[in-house]
Amino acid sequence: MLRADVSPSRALRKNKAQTGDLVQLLTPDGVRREDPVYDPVVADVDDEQLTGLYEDMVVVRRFDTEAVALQRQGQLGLWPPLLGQEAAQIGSARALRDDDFVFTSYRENGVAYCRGAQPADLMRVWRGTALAGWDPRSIGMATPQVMIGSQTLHATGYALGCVKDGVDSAVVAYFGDGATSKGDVHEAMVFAASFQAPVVFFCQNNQWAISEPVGLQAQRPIADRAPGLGIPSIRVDGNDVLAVMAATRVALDRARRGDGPTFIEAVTYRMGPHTTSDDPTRYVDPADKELWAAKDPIARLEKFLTIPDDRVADITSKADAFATAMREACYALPDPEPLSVFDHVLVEPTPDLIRQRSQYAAYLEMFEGGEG
Ligand SMILES: Cc1ncc(C[n+]2csc(CCOP(=O)(O)OP(=O)(O)O)c2C)c(N)n1
Ligand SMILES: [Mg+2]
Repeated sequence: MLRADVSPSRALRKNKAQTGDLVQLLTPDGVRREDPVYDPVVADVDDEQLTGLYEDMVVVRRFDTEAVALQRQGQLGLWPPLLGQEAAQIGSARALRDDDFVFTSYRENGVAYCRGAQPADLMRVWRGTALAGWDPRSIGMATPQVMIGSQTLHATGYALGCVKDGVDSAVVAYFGDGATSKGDVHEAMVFAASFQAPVVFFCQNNQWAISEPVGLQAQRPIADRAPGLGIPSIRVDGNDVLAVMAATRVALDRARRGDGPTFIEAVTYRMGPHTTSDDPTRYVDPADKELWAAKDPIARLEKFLTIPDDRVADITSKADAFATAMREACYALPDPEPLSVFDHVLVEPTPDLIRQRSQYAAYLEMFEGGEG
C-alpha cells in the first residue's frame, strides 16, 4: 500500500473545524478585550497579579529549557517540553486552592511548579532514579500518568470522594487533545456527568498527538465532544493566561457549587518536540510554527503590561536560580541499586519475576563489584 493512502491529507491537517470562537481577554497584540461574562470573574486580577502570572510563565519556560538541555547532555533519559503551553498551565493552576487536587499527564511540569514541586522533584523520574517525583498528598497533585488518559478516571473517582467527604475541594484532570480519543476519558466524563462529580476536564489542545494532527482525530472542535455527554464546555485561548484563569475559575465554581463537571479546551500550540525523542521537523509545517510564535503567551503579556526594568531583572534571576537549582539537584540524585527495579512491582512476586531478577543479578555479577 502506498504510504500516501494512510497519511493525513493537507485538508485534514488544516481542518477548518479546529478554528472558531474562543474566550479571549488579551489578544496576541496585548490588547485587553472586553467580555461581559468573563471580565467579572477576573475583576480582582490587577497588574501586580498579572505580573505574578508573567513571572510564573518565565520561570517555567526557563526551567523547561534547562531540562531539555540536561537531556541533550545525557543527564536525563527523556523530557516532555511544554514550550508554548505556559499560559494554559499557569492560568489554570493558579486558579486552584491548596485543598484542590490535580491529576495530570507527563507534560504538566508548569502545573507541578505552581502546586509547589521542588527542583529535584521535577528531575527524579526523567533521570530514572525514582518511580515518582513527589508525595502526591504534599502538593495536592498526583504523580503524572504516561498512560494516555487514565488520570481522568482517577480524577473522577477522587472528585466523588470529595463529595462523600463533604468537602468543597475540586479536582482538575489535565490531558491532551489526543487523549480525548481514548475510551478512558469518555468513561471518566460519563461517570462524572452521571454523578455530578466536582471535576474539571482540562484539555490542552496543543494541536498534536505526537505526529498526529488534531484535525485528523477530531472533525469538530474538541470542546464539542463534552456536551454530548452532558458536560458543558468552554473553548478558551490557551495562550491567554487571563482568559484561561477566568475559564478555570468558572469551572471550579460550578464544581464547588455541586453543579458537576465542566470541560475546558485550551487551544494552544506545542512549540517544541513531543518529547526529546521526537523530531517534529519531519511533520510540522514551519509556517504553522511561525503563526503560533506570533501568539506567544509570554510575549503578549509583555506587550500588555509595563513591567519596570528592575522587576524584569528580579524575575530573570528567579528563573535562573530555579533552573540552576534543578540542574544541581539532578546531578545530586543518588543512583538507585539496579536490582531495585524489581521492587514494588507486585506485592507477591511471580515465579517469572523472581527468575528475571535472578538472571539480572547474575548478569550484574559479571561486572566487578557485583550489583554496584
Ligand atoms: C494508552 C497509551 N497509548 C499510547 C501511548 C503512546 N503515546 C504517548 S504520548 C501520545 C500522544 C498523546 O497526545 P495528547 O493527548 O495530545 O498529549 P500531548 O502529548 O500532546 O500533550 C501517545 C499516543 C501511551 N502513552 N498510552
Ligand atoms: Mg496534544
